[in-house]
Amino acid sequence: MIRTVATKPFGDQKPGTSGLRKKVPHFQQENYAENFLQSIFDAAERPAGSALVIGGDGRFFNAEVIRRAIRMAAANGVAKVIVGQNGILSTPAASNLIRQRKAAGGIILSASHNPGGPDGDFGIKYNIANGGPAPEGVTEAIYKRTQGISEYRIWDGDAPDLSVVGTSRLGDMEVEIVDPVADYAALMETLFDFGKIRAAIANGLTLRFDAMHAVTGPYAHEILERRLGAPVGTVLNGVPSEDFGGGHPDPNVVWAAPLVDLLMGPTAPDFGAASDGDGDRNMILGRGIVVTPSDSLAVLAANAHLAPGYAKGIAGIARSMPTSGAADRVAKKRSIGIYETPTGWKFFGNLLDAGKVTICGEESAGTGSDHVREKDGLWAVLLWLNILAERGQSVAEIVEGHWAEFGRNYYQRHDYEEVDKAAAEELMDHLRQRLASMAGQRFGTLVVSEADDFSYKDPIDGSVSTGQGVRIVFSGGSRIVFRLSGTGTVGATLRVYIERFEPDPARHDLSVEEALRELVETADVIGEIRKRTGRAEPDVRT
Ligand code: G16
Repeated sequence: MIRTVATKPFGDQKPGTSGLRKKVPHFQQENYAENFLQSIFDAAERPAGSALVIGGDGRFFNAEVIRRAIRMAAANGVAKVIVGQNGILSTPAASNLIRQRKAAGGIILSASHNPGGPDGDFGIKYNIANGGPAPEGVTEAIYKRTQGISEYRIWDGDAPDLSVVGTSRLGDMEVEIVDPVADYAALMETLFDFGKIRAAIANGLTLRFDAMHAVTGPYAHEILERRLGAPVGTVLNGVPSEDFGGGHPDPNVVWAAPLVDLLMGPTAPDFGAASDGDGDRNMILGRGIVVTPSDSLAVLAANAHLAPGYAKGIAGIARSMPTSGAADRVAKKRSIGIYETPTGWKFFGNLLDAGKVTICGEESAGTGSDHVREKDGLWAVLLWLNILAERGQSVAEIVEGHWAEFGRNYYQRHDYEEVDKAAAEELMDHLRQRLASMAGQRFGTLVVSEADDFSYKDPIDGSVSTGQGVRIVFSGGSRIVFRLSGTGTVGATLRVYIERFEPDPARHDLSVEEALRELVETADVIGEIRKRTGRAEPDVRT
């Protein structure tokens, strides 16, 4: 039986960079999750008879909201829902299922790399029929609906047991609970030379993968240990937990420090990697080297043809604006397209659908390809392994060889977290006001060649996104980018992205700190970061 429940709008349900993210207690307010879910059902396109995929990263509150989403789908005329067993689906696996099953879309419950648990973060994101995050037109329509909502519909009866794989019914709706790993692992086998990787591992290639107590554990156990024959113990922290073992499932040098220490130490394996809460991000390491996400994108793009799924070559590359220009140098040399988009995977969808690009990536530890419409952590790990197996070189040799061929983009991102929101917005406004007069100004040895607030016109549908980050470019190509994160849940997070290109191989062995020192100091002078945020140092450098 369908029950209609009266509700009132919440003013704060505007999706950010990647869906709606808030603290768990905020989501636990009466009707909060239901309002957003109903707005998705009302605003998103759903052809009659179509299916919806539902799953999440297993964090606290995941299973509860999935049961509610299933009951609401049954009350909103959805013909079928496809749900990951125990509510688990990594974000790329959900994207794959939407595509494979030709679903109308998917509801993904995740706050990605943000911490979990009763006081942690939670999120709801809607993906469209191509498997990718809803574009701004759709998220705007959902938001608009949240502002006028007066009731939601829910099936008055329990959702099926999420632990049992199989098909059942809830009212007129079919509920299929699926193994979350099987289809995804099968897709990976079509892209990579599993035989070659297995042989390399059998011949002594050693690796560790840190699943950070998050969703990739089951995927990594199946693919790396069972299918590729890596020894048991290769996957660390491989059992998903509701609070990620009390940690912060963000694969960077701060939050994955134990893995970094292992790779820098005397017992380092050849290759190390980690993924985040929902399995779409990745960190790549070799013995003695951390590969920046921007470099990883460039190396993967330059070598993708070594994997069977990309043997014909890649059509083009897309990167988010703050991501370093390393990939651009690969595109230029290979005469393929390069696209610069705003931050947010949703901006890659049209380019991938149109076949303009094959590989995409972001400085925020995301890389992926046209195999799904999300970034994909394990995909990046497998492509790296395929390249290592083909080239027979170490990670450091491959990266250093890449710099020698294409030049090195020294790069670092500084995050100032939980900054006072008004102060952060004033900092950005102050920068914007000065843009017009910046060109020609000198800071130490640096001279500004151009300064703007990035805006993007989608080449496929013509939609325009403005205010996507302040860029200060210096003669010689170095640059500083300032923007506010769209994924934080407390105050504001200021991100400052610093980059310097160095063509000369004789200067490729500087420390990043050394290479970027003057730019970092200049970022503070231009942005007045210390003065306006009260912070002497960033919280995280990635
Ligand atoms: C999301 C988006 C990414 C974006 C990242 C950081 O990743 O999907 O495209 O780069 O947030 O965004 P921001 O700088 O606005 O915080 P995830 O892994 O959190 O879903």
